[in-house]
Amino acid sequence: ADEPKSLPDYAAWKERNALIVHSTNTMETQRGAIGNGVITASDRLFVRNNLPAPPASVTDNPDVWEVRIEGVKNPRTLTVGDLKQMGVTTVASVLQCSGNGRAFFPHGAGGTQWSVGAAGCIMWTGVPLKDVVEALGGPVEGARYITSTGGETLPDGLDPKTVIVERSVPTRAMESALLAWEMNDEPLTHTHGGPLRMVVPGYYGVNNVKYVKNVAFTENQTDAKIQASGYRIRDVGVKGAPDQPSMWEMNVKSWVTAPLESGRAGRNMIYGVAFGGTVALEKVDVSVDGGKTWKQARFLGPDLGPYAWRPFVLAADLTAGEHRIVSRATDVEGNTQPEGRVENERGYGHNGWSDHGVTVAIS
Ligand code: MSS
Repeated sequence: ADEPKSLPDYAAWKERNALIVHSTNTMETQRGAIGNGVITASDRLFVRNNLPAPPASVTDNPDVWEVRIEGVKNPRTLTVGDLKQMGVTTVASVLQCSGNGRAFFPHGAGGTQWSVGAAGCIMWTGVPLKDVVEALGGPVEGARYITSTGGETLPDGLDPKTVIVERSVPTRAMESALLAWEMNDEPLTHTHGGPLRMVVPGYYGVNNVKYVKNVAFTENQTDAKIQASGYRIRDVGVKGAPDQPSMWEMNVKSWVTAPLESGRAGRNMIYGVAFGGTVALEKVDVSVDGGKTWKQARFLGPDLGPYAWRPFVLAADLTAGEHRIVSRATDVEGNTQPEGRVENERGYGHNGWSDHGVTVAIS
């Protein structure tokens, strides 16, 4: 077996025992470390970087970080200090990588083999994007996308378009998007995109551009590779292309977080987390017989709004033997998790309830 990897320097402050370190750029929360709280502790949150993170010094004086706002009537360069004068809000939302659940695809989808832990629920504080845009005269006519650019230094010798983290989301995301400088009530660390991050509640992780240095209202999506052909849903064996669905709004999803391996016969508390992406949750059903029969679970803790996840619990009497425990969430629009996977080349967007279950030995 491989040696357990240690945390890279830029994430050295993380709780090593709560994480699976896949690589220098990818770490996920252990399923057993997700817990029953509504908010994921910062030191347990997963990390995913497509490029090496900028040096920690970028957050030494966060208020001087500059972001250029374009595609508005009065384009301007604003500092984080300026943004802090323009408005403030706090939103709880799930940050989840597009490839969370990739490890369950049998065709061996390329990329980090995330199980369930490339996700967490975070309190983001910053200025609503729409306040900034209104102050600058509103978007130009014909704008259909919000295009955000990451502030990493790009590696030499490569075509910038092939490596730059630049993502476009439809302008409908403007209602909820924010430019965030705090995570869980603390200044945003460079590990998670400080000094400033685009947060698009309910959208897959990749759209939440870290160290954001440019935000543009554009007629077209960026032609950066990460947008044009990356993060696109297509059949196994097919190359990515701009006409395939992009990883934008997240689908409804849940998974069990305890028990995970074994338990005693009798009353057991089955815990998990569930979320609806951009749509609030209606309910979560749990089955202890692999999906033959279901019972509605109870939500735990406060409801922090449609973009947050809801921890849930079901008290179940378990007999001795093996139990396949699965959960299935339904949102208020009636969307419910499918049983199976939608097979796709890169293993994106997996919300099938069957693969996400756990087999527990009860004695
Ligand atoms: N941003 C930038 N700038 N860079 C990079 O790399 N990545 C992505 C996002 N953003 C990036 C960015 C991804 S892809 C994800 S998930 C996220 O981020 C993560 O986060 P954190 O904080 O956890 O690390 Mo998949 O869909």
